[in-house]
Amino acid sequence: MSQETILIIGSAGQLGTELCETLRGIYGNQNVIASDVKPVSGPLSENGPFEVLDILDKQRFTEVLDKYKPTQVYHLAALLSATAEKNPKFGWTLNMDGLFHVLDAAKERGIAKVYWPSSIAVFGPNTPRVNTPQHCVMDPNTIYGITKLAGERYCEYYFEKYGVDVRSIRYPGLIGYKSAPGGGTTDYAVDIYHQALLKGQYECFLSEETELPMLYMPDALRATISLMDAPADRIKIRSSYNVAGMSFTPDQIAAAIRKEVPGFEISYAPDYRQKIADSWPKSIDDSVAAAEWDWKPEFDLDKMSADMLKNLRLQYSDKA
Ligand code: AKB
Repeated sequence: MSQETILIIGSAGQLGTELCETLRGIYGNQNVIASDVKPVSGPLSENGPFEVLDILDKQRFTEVLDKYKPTQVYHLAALLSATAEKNPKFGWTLNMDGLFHVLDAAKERGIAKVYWPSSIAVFGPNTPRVNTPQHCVMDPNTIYGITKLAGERYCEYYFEKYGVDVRSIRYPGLIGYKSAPGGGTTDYAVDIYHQALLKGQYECFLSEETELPMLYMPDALRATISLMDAPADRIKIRSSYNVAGMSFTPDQIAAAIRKEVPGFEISYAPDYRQKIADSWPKSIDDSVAAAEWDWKPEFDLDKMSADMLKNLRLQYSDKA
């Protein structure tokens, strides 16, 4: 394997925490630089290099690039759907300017590969909601979705015009037990497992029949790394790839949890996030990713639920 130096921007988030651990396992702790807007404690800063980096601060970004000369950059810093609705101007600034800084640096310094996450939020009310195709109407009506769609167009433009090797996945809701989600509409699908074990009940902020596409973290990590490892000529989509693992409603995840936590109860109190969820797909057609770089999920709802609850039980018993 060639020697890579990888910079992760926004590594203290839900995806960054786990991606950093996985990439350090593959490339070596010293070769994967974690960074985030605030100082952190724990494995991110203890197991390898860590830098405080606000991606809006171009001068600081330049210092970090000069210090490490990364060959790959994973740019994960963003406001997610629910948080961005509360602060749309900052959502636009962080999500767009951050991406411009990274793409410009890749262009100017010849950074070999860039990873940037997109989202199912790029779709909107006029998108076909079942088995949403790779190419279709996209009319997002959340600020997060608007920035992700604009970002996809920018990524493709930088690839076509300047040859920047940028790769991207449109993540559905991500579910994992090692890190907490931060301000998304799909966050309920992580919290519900914690509350099932802690309280035996959960009040859901989406209605019981709200079906959304989701992906278990081990599948998300595998998808991301497979895409980054794929030969450049197999990557035909330079905007972002549809990828998904499963689709379910709050009612269905509650039923899956009940198989492991008998008596678990769920109640419903939909809030402003319901409208966001109602504008998103129910299920995703990821056949293009399957054909181009062999994407195939391993986890369905029951397999994920069993694994989540087994690992969360261990975590909670360690803390007791
Ligand atoms: C969110 O809910 O905002 C994210 C996403 C689907 O991109 N999890």
